[in-house]
Amino acid sequence: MAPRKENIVMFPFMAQGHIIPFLALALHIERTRNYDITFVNTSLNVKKLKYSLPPNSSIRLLEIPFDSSDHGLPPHTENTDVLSYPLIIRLLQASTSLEPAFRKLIQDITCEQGGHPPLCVIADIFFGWTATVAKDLGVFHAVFSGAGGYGLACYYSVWLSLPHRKTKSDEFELQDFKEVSKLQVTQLPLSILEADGTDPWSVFQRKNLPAWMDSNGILFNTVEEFDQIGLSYFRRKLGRPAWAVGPVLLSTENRARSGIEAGITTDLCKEWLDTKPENSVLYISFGSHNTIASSQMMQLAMALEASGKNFIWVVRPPIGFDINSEFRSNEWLPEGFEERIKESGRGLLVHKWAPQVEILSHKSTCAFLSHCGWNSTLEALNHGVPLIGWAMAAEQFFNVKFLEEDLGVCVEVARGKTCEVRYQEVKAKIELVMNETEKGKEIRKKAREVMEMIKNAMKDKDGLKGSSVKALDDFFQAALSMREKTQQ
Ligand SMILES: *[C@@H]1O[C@H](CO)[C@@H](O)[C@H](O)[C@H]1NC(C)=O
Ligand SMILES: *[C@@H]1O[C@H](CO)[C@@H](O)[C@H](O)[C@H]1NC(C)=O
Ligand SMILES: *[C@@H]1O[C@H](CO)[C@@H](O)[C@H](O)[C@H]1NC(C)=O
Ligand SMILES: CC(=O)N[C@H]1CO[C@H](CO)[C@@H](O)[C@@H]1O
Repeated sequence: MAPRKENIVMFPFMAQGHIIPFLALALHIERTRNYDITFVNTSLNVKKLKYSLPPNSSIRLLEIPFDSSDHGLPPHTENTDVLSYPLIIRLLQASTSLEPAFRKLIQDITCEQGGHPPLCVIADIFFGWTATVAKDLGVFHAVFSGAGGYGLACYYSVWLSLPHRKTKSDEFELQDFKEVSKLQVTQLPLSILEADGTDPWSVFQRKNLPAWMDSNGILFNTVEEFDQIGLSYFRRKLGRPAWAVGPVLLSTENRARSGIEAGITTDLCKEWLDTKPENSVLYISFGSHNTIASSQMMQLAMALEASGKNFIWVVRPPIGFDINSEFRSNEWLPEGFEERIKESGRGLLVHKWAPQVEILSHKSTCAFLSHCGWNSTLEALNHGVPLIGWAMAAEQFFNVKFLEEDLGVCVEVARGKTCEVRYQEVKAKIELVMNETEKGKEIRKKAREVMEMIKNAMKDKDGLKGSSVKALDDFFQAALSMREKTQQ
């Protein structure tokens, strides 16, 4: 009989933005370690997940029962992709009701394995309560963050103290995170901005975040060498290890499988890029779920024309319109814009989705105007592409601050979905990064340095292991040593 393989249970929150990094981590573990992996899912998510998994994957999907209509949510809403902002908090609250089912799931796996509990549980940052369950059952537990260390540290700190509520100023400091220079109120996501300690988001987070103390540590999709400030925050704050095991990213192949509609084929995109000089193209995308206001869209288009730079722009209908509806160029862009850029060959408008990794890895691409979600950020840094930051939500504002102030690989161009944007300023920022200015050269050099750090961190060859490989070793070592202790 073959020796029993250790089982790892992974449990992401039901949102595409959380499931994707979990899937990337699961596939990474499957590829590099000899463990069984069980992915916990609610029934609707599972359908999507199945398509995202390579056909030969051994990852097992295990369903946890969840009926959204029991929680005042529209039926069959198990994924934040289809929820409006006020309903997201309701889904978060509802998710805590999964506790008894999750406890039973771990107990069932234990039974199935002849009394051996899973080696570890890896759960979402929104599922603090799973740490308490794991602790009760004597199972090793880690939180996995798809966000970077710095961004999540700011998020954690702000949620627990709501410092903007204690001052009349537009700026404030984080008392337990002095490494961070002053934050501005405009850098707070809506849920935090509106929080007063008694609202549903506050109530949820003030239970969720402290529950991480019951966990054995945090796994981060990041790299030790460049994200140390944020990682040390958690080591100090929780007294737990923070393992930087990234970047783990989904290949285009796996992403295509997850059913995202492509607006252009990879071949066409590459052909277009091949006709452009090296370092001459600006790539613009606000991630899979964001869009900007129509006035902002108009100014951005004017900036692109005025700058004369080549660009690929992933466009979606502006705020207030169905994001999946037809894009109306003649209404939302300057008159004749699309015809002019087509004629000059200067720009490519892509509807819905572009092959991002292929674009970022192409030598013609010079910079990425991005919302700086962590996954897009990692993809850019992985290819040494500097960023022009325009955060939209969540911890993206903190990411932009970090990328600009600490890493020096980014210039912020705008902030949020309602800020006023003037094309002259956008043009100036684009030129600052893309022209052969001192600043432009410096920022591109820094981006290449970070790319080297990433390469080294992921190295696993001839007995030489990079920091991210070692950190994953350490993580499993910690889980195995707890297993040994409890079995004595
Ligand atoms: C990561 O980026 C891709 C676009 O390249 C997007 O489809 C996906 O949803 C993103 N994931 C997260 C976690 O934001
Ligand atoms: C699945 O197939 C791909 C491509 O052939 C290969 O790279 C990968 O290692 C395989 N994975 C497993 C779990 O066998
Ligand atoms: C950037 O380069 C363009 C084209 O050479 C030039 O017109 C523009 O003035 C430059 N801008 C800056 C800020 O250097
Ligand atoms: C649709 C699907 O793949 N669901 C999986 C998730 O869990 C259920 C229940 O364990 C399994 O039957 C499915 O294979």
